[in-house]
Amino acid sequence: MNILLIIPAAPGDRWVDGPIYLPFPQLAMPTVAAATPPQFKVKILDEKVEPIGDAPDADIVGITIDTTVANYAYSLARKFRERGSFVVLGGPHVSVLPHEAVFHADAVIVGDAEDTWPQFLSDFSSGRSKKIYYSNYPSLSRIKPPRLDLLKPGAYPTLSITHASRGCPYHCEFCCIPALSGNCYRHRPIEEVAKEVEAHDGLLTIFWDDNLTADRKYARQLFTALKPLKKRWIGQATILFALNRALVKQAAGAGCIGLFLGIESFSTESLKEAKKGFNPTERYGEGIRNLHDHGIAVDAGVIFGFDHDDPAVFERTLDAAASLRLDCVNFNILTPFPGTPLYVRLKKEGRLLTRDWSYFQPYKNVVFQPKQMTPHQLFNGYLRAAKNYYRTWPILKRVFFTPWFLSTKRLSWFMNFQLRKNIPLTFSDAFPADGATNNEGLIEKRGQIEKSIGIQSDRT
Ligand code: B12
Ligand code: SF4
Repeated sequence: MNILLIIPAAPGDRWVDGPIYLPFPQLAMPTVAAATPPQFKVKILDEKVEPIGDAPDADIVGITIDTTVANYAYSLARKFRERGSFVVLGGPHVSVLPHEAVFHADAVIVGDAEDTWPQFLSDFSSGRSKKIYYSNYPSLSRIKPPRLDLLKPGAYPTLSITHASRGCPYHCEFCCIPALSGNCYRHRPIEEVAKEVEAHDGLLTIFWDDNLTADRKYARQLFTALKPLKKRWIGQATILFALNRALVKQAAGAGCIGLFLGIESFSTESLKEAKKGFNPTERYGEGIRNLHDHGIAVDAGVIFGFDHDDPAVFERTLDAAASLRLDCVNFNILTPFPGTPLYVRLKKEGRLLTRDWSYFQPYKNVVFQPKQMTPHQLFNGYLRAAKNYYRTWPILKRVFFTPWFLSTKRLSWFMNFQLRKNIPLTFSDAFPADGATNNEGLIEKRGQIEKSIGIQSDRT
């Protein structure tokens, strides 16, 4: 029996279409492929790098879906069902909205594949598959290494991706990780992770963990196991990790050259509002210095649009980013993804502007009514900040100040130019003005909400 696993990409998000967001491979489908019993023949097709037209006919088609691509993925599911394949959907969007996804599929998977997928395949083989499979979020002690060999060779800057944990112990308001990971934080056995990293032959290993260092004891043991491998790696953590000088030193010794840090905001009020009050703004400088002292570059995630953000937030953020000497910044517009407490709150407050998932793109749209700005002001402020930050001269200055280790500098250079590519080129590319848009409903709703909460519209 043939299985085709698809990583969907809507037109405009494929690499042939031009600049795209970080061109790294995805871990979900290689992991699902690894969890597939050997009697099935599996292929992976990443639409970002190869056209779907080349897809072979398959008995079962699995599609992984995040919210940004949900509408497009549903249309793909329809196409494959019409061609006679049995279509199974999974991934973040499906896991939080299984009852929506099930309308577009023959079966859906909620949560992890390791327990659900083999069960579905067994049921399917005996002709009695169910509509929805719920994961029990099993122990990660015996998961198989991802089938990276099924990704298109030569299509990505590195194929060395892995993960050591799933989930995160925190509950930030805008984040759906707790919902996706069954509200638990699980680790893989360290020797299995180290074995996988040892087998990587790329220049750089990427840990796709949600929060690699949340458990300090585990992190220490992991770094001890990674050290003798003499590999370089990057991952995701919180600023709390950066404040632990001993642990940072150990991470650097184990090959860490860069971290994505969820800074989110420089305002204590906004962080409290986002249930991320554990980020100590007054100690950001100390944390960044710790990382820099050990040759670790910092890509800071920043979000604009919290209720405490006023129109001056953009300027303040740029000043703070420059004075902290961040190596690069990942600017986002606050986006209430389904499955987050933020989505529930904004819906209750009548501030969601649309449920058309194709607009839920933190780089391209404002899908809610901000408190202290109009959606236009928020989008314009975000865009101006990002464009300003990613001018050539400031990039060169930043890379100059990145710690002097060849691999760290190279990483900083790569990330700055990749993130610059991600900025929508013009205002109208991403958020068309009235009259030029095909989304009149959204614009009209904006008008109504602005009026109802007394915001003066800045649209002509
Ligand atoms: C690595 C990562 C990235 C990478 C790589 C992209 C990728 N899609 O992997 C990069 C940095 C490029 C990225 C970009 C973005 N990401 Co991202 N990313 C992640 C992250 C941290 C880890 C994903 C991962 O590899 N996990 C490890 C694998 C093994 O687990 P998994 O993906 O959950 O897959 C398991 C199950 O879900 C299941 N499964 C998944 N799909 C399917 C399909 C089938 C058929 C079956 C049977 C099972 C199945 O099986 C797997 C094994 O158990 C997740 C967080 C998360 N935990 O999901 C966010 C996450 C997926 N990203 C998110 C977002 C919003 C984005 C961005 C829009 C930007 C942003 N500001 O964060 C962009 C654009 C995404 C895009 N469309 O390209 C959100 C999505 C929210 C949502 N509701 O859809 C998440 C959940 C983060 C969050 N905090 O909310 N991301
Ligand atoms: S934003 Fe980061 S720290 Fe907060 S819950 Fe999500 S993964 Fe954890």
